[in-house]
Amino acid sequence: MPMPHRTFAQVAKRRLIGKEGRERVLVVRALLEELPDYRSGPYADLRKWLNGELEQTRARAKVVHRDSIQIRREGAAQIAFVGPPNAGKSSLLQALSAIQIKTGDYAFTTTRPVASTTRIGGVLVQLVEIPGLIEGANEDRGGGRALLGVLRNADAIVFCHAVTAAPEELRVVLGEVEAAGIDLPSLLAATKADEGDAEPLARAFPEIEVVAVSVLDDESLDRLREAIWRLTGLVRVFLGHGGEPDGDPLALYPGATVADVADEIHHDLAESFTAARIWGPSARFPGQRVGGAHEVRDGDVVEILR
Ligand SMILES: Nc1nc2c(ncn2[C@@H]2O[C@H](COP(=O)(O)OP(=O)(O)O)[C@@H](O)[C@H]2O)c(=O)[nH]1
Ligand SMILES: [Mg+2]
Repeated sequence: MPMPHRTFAQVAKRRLIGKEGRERVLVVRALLEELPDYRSGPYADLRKWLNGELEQTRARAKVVHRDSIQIRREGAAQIAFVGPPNAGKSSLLQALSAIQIKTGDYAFTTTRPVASTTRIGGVLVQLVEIPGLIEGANEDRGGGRALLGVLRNADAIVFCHAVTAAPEELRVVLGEVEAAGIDLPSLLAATKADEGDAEPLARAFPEIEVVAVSVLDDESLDRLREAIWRLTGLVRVFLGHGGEPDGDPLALYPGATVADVADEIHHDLAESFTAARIWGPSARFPGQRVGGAHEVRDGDVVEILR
């Protein structure tokens, strides 16, 4: 005896509550299996309803997973890590930041971008791992279109490739990024440098700056941090007294002036300050007195005079 159709409908609705995506599809499929196979009448109507659910669920899943993925921006710049599976992207993100990301056996299960933050020279920067950008990404293979969408929104790209892997794999990734019309400041992290020489990779990609890095070598991680900072193009300016910085720097766009620095501290200060004293790369001599129009450079220490 099949379950009365009204009961079936009630049970079905209850089982669908709170289910979405793949989970909902599985529940609907199970219900379709259980449904008596009548061609007309109330059971046929139920079948129609469930098939409609299947279609709608899939359509909703496409909207979420395919067309766009939103990464909430944090920090002064967003840096995307791109490369073939197993290139060491997750490991690098983990080594560069404080958060714990699954690596190794989980390499292929990282299917969605993972974001973390790190401080580079005292400035908060967001790092985003873009997993699985494969051949055909521009035709949406592997959900490539959404991944490329995330990439397009980044400020710079760190391509990752193991020194032990064949260059061709990376060419495919570079090709997809180029085909998408994405042209951002970028560098190539030659990963797993403890396992081999980065020279062949550098020779294979003469057009891009190569930084050899191993998660086992802190100095190489520092060099990568510095290279990432240069990619952002941002300018670090410290506030301070007598050339001594107090605390973390401000991050400013290239071309920023002393007036912009004052404005970062307080809008009122930008109106009221009279001059500044400056130490560092943009100073002709330590403690040089300058006006609001003076352009600051990365590493300057500024003392606003009021
Ligand atoms: N020897 C060595 N192995 C690494 C290094 N970075 C990552 N790996 C290993 O490479 C494998 C893939 O790393 P993973 O970060 O998951 O790569 P992803 O797929 O690009 O995110 C893991 O087994 C890591 O332990 C490194 O600097 N040196
Ligand atoms: Mg990964």
